Amino acid sequence: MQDLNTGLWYKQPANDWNEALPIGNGRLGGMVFGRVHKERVQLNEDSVWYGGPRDRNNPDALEHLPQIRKLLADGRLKEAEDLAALTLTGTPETQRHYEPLGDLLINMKHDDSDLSNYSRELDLDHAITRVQYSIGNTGFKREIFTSYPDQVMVIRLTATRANAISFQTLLDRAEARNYDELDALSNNSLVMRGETGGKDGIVFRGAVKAIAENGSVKTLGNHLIVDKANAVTLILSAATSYRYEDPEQQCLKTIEKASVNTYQELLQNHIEDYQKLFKRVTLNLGDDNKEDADLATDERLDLVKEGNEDLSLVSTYFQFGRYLLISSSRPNSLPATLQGIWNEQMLPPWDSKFTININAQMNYWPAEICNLSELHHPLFEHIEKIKTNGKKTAESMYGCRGFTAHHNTDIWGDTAPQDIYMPASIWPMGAAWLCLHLWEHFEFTRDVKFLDDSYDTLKEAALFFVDFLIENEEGLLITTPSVSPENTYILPNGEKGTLCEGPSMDSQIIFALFTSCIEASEILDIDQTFREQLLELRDKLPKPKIGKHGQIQEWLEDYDEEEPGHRHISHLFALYPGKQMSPNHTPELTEAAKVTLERRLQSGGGHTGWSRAWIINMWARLQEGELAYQNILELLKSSTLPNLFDNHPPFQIDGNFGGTAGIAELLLQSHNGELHLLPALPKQWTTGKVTGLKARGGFEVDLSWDKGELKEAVIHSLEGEKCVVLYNNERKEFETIAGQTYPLTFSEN
Ligand code: FUC
Repeated sequence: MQDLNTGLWYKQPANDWNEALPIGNGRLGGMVFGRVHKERVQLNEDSVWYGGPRDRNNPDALEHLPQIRKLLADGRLKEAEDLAALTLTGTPETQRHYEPLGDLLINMKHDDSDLSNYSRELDLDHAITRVQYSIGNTGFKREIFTSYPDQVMVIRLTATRANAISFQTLLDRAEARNYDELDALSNNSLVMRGETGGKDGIVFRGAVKAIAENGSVKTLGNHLIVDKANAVTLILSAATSYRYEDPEQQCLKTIEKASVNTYQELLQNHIEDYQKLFKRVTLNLGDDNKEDADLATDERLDLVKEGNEDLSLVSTYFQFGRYLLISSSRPNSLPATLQGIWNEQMLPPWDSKFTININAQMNYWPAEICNLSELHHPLFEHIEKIKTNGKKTAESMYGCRGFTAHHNTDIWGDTAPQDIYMPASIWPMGAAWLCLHLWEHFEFTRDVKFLDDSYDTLKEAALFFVDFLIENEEGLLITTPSVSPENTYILPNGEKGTLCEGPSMDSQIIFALFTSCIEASEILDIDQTFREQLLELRDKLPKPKIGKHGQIQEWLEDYDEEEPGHRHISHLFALYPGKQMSPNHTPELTEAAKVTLERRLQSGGGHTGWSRAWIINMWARLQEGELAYQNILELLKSSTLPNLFDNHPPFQIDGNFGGTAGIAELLLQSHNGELHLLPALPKQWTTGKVTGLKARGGFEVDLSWDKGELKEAVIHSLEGEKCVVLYNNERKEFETIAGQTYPLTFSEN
């Protein structure tokens, strides 16, 4: 029986990749299959990408931009789209893609006796996978983790009988055998060498060393052979030319440095480091499923699919999301891709890169509220790469200052459009949306130094729109050409289009970006002239409008959409993650937002994991706890794989992160200048406790509730900001001192 809240466990090995268990340290990742005789750990290193950087900006863009704009303004959609497809799309049309590093294969030499007592688990408390079984009377155990402080993967094999461990191990790379060399380096190490291909392809190295207690280790050909050991520690490392001039030396140096430690020391370093992040937040939604304690995670998930409710599976899902962020996004790693860092395919779905019309942003929704603020940094570092390339794209495609990116980016921060896919490709909003994460980070941390360092980036993102926006006949400042990701509209005459002027999402993102820039310049007391210019421009942006169905309009005109159940719900950006709409401040707009969500859902919306996760966050912001909870159940039922990975399908990690953020958002919101406690508690969550959630203003919040009513609320002030707290209709305002704790009492608790 396992601890329900802090682990995933299974009674059988993984049949396929979607049942394997993920481990990672932000940079180096593994999917552990837990097979008894032929263990497979599928490996990733975050910088193993095909090809080098390129300039894909279309040289014919700027010359044809006025004509495309005119065609759109004249309603000649088809002609505008045809010309845009040739002149605005990237040359070539696709960015670079992520690739797997390879596999570590361990072929155990067991005797033929009976196998029994099999189990495997992912211990979320310690970030360790364990595989355990008996062969005859001998118990075998593998513990596998990836250490951030030591930058290695560690695989520990033990047995209950002396001299019981014998195996052969090697590295491999996909079915295509896509590497150059696999060599024995000494009598206890192997190195795999390769290059990903393409112009300036990335050079990679993976290496593994075996340290055996008793028994022997040797190499034969390109296998490592361990014979009759009591216990073995395998230490694996990887490095690429993306970060190091000599990746092989880096790889071997890292292994040597790590192997100075005992296994216990490596384990200790790893646990200490991991728990500093993981332990910041606890969530308990009541332990009403105690009788199911001997059910494995996949069995519990199957029961939910059959209609069972399982609140401890919900809290496990929440903590698993936090675990995944800790494992796929660490200072100095790349940001989490569509698959985090876990990808098995040489040409993965959507290239396993960064889709920035929702997906990469969603990956970071839990970063602040779930108290993992420093894990946001890889995204910020990547924004700087985008900034450099995006200035070139802004100038060469659109003749604008500042910087821009379209709906995708890759390891090199490529900013030219991706694909020739009219519903998505020509959308110059990607960088703007990403930059809002800089502001969010500041709002949660109140780190003025960070804001000061980020201001130029926020400003350059805003500057692009100062030049790019066009005043239409009604005097509104609109984006053109653009799209409402990735939907199609229908004109009254039945004509269909995607490319358009002034889609609602664009105005909402620009509103948020200008607002952040304005507030940042006030806080930093700089750039008054620019601030005033933004204030003026912001007033002329189209405001969210209510259309004929009572819905928020998705486009500037009240067009119908081709797919009313479309997975993107871009025009509700202002509700979440934006804050331009909220029940307490814009009741009419939020009513219209409800209608919008209902229409989407009635027409089959939420059919991808990330779309469902977005819906959860939106219902949370609408303070509709029950509806949010129904969608959490749907996320588990329809969009969750046996290993709890989100299923787009296929596996795509954004739904995990969006779902995690949504669960937090039901318990605490802080986007309106106040800490709203239990703003959308589902009535089924009768009793519970959460500690360590973060709120804007630099606060940490612990809450407990019983029979659906707040029982205890404690606010920890980290920055000494004034605190405004709302619970039901009761409001409290008080000054705080940094480092002090404030227990609160409300008349209803
Ligand atoms: C966007 C979405 C798809 C998918 C892809 C990676 O294009 O519309 O559903 O998530 O990104």
